[in-house]
Amino acid sequence: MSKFKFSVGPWNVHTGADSYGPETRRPIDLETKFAKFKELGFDAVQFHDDDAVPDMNNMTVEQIKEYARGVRKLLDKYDLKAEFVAPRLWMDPHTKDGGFMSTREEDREYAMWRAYRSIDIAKELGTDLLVLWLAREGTLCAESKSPVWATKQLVEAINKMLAYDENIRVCIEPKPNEPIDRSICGTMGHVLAISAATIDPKRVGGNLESAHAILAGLDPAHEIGFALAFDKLFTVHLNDQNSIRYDQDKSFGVENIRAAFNQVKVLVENNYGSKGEYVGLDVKAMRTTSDEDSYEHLANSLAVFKALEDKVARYDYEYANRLIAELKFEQLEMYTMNLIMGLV
Ligand code: 3MF
Ligand code: MG
Repeated sequence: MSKFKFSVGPWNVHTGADSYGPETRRPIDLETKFAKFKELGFDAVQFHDDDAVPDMNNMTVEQIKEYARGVRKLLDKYDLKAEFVAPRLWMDPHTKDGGFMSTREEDREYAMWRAYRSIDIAKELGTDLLVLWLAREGTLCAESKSPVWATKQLVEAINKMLAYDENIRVCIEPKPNEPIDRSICGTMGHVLAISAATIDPKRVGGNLESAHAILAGLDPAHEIGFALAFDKLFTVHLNDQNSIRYDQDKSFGVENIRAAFNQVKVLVENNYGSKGEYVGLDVKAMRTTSDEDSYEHLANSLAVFKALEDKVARYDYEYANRLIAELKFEQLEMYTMNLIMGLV
């Protein structure tokens, strides 16, 4: 029995289209996904603003809230919570050069409108957490904007969100590159610096995605640990990634089981979840996956997480600490490997 609560986004069950080819699976409606999420053992759903309210750009504020109340009812029907809402600031023509740090004022205003509406939607869905995935916040052409100006724009945008609603917590999901060339906020260290510069640092934290840490050349467990050390880990996006290539969002643990074990270990050791935090997944099915298997990668990721949770529960800390005291790291490493391989 896991001691964690789990969450997932509707985008994690998708049609298989990528930059090089069209859909390979049929789309699935939101309610069907909710029912299946519940059946698989998830406790909460993560949303982009337009996952919850698809046509929001053409709706009034009141219409948006009303629609969101309907989604809340649907969540209730399946006994699911909303974990967070994230403004989708990378699809609209207004965000082609970014949102909060676009060089055009009207684009920045559009981005703030989406952020405010995301807060409205979050409130209706019963969550106080806003996630910012800063997809296009950076440069495509290094000379196109000043990194100093852009960084300050981000701080200012977050300050406006904090002022708009006194309860909202803002959580940045760092990523070093792709779909842009150079990002402004690429690691958990950047997130913490941004947080400290805002008007209410305790309401600004991070969402560590394993794949994004790997793309930055960093170890996900250490990024998680860095945020935990400052009480800044508001959520996680667990998945896996085969080194520095396109953002793969592989099932948790399939690429590097030892790195996955250490992510679970650092979460368990630091009582992650005790303040209501969820273990969020951000995993995608392979393009070859069939319609019938649309949820396999979610089931697999949960199974890997829970199996590793059991391994952590069996970790012999007394033995490990003895080895650590004697700097016997060869033995410590092999003990860990044997545990993961099921040999002890
Ligand atoms: C992209 C991501 C995104 C964000 C999500 C939340 C689709 O690299 O990781 O997942 O997590 O959009 O804003
Ligand atoms: Mg993510």
